[in-house]
Amino acid sequence: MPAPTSEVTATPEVHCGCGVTEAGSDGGRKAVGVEGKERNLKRLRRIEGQVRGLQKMVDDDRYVQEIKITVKGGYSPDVIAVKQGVPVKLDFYRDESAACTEQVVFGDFGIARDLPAFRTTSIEFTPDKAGEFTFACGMNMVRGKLVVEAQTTG
Ligand SMILES: [Cu+2]
Repeated sequence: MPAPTSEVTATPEVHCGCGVTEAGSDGGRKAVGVEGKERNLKRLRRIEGQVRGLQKMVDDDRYVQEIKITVKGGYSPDVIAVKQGVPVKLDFYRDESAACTEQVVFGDFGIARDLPAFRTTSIEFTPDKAGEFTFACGMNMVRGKLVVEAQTTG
């Protein structure tokens, strides 16, 4: 009885350590699997590129202006400069529980928002008009100023 030929006992041959195996009887299916994986990897790269692009847009203050404000007996900073027509995200961190500052009001923009103590509350809006506007606590005692710079077209 002859010894089994190498053809029968052959294990898939590995090329140059790249992980691609020699096509055997089921090689066709394997090859499709590898192609599918590469297609998916390409898609993944493309999606990753899109995510990076979006992240850049979010980071770029032409697309959103994010400002952190600490609330503690007043607003810090108490003068906020933003651009007209560009979405604004104001992150108010209220570092106290004194009742005075439990609400913040942007009267010119129709915004009144409760600020829970020791938490960040984000207020988002798009300043549609230029000028200087006062924002204040609900009692209009503690105040800050929102400066909206007119947007130059171009
Ligand atoms: Cu107050």
